[in-house]
Amino acid sequence: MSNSHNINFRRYLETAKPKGSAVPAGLQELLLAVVDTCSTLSHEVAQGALIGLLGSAGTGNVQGEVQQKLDIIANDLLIEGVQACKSLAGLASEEMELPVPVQGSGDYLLLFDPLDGSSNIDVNVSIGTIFSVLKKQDPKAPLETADFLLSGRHQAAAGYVVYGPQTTMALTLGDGVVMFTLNKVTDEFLLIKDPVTISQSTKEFAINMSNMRHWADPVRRYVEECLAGISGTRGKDFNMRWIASMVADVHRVLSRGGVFMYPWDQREPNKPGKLRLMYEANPMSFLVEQAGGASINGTDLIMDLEPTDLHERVSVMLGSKEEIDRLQLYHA
Ligand code: P6P
Repeated sequence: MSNSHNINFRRYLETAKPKGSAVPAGLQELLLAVVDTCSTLSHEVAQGALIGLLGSAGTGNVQGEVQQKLDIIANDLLIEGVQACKSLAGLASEEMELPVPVQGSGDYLLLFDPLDGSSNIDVNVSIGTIFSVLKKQDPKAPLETADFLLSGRHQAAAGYVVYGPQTTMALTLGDGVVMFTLNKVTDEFLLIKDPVTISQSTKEFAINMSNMRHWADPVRRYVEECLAGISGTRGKDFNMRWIASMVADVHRVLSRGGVFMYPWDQREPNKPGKLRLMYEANPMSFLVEQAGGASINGTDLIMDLEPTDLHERVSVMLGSKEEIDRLQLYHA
């Protein structure tokens, strides 16, 4: 376990050897650009109303959701922040229907939710940026949407930055998970935790309980058993949390264990879930698996799912492995 706070993100990338190999220079370049942009975004988010950034932008995104002013600012900052990356072939965002080619000649693909949980901005609750890095399978061909449609197993890196009381980043390069916190005086992300691991068992679950009557039976059974507590079949009491900001809820799971669920429900039965596979569920699943947890859509491991659409949604249940194994059993 490393708690030395004197290793900054650049130094970490220069010296890390995930699976025994140095981090490719192009990936270092890309991740540094993303994280530097998130440092800028952290300052913007913290200003909020002071610089007129709260509230709706009066526009909608490809998801049909009302965009907050900071959604658009975050999206524009990230696009601008990585444009000069020579290693980048293209990027895709929750806020844009189609991917954007960039002038880089490399083969990395960046996908992101620029500001997840943005409905919480106006009430000063933690929000965050989620990112995923893939590699273009045919570097020479012109960029097309199909280049991004790779399963989560193909991710070269994934992470999030949560803008809360601290601005903290979690990252995986495929060989464990590390966390950094932003020193806002020096504008450096400093290593705070290496490795990050999720406890196999837990007494805490996170789900939006107001949807209970709409859930499928396996989810309802699981939650009812948790609510039954020590006198029920689980033989222990459970606590519940719901921040309604995936980044904040997943950060808690990575920090102290737990289960996070946004399952399919019958409100919109044709949608597999609310959360997006490519730039929310896959990066979070990569982090959770690398920290010793598990992440499923009910029946299957999320990172095994073969995507068919850039903005496709998925049912998500992730966290402490014993609980996810139980949920998967209930869905069998
Ligand atoms: P609900 C935020 O809008 C988000 O996409 C996730 O970050 C969060 O987990 C979920 O939606 C909250 O949804 O229905 O509880 O507001």
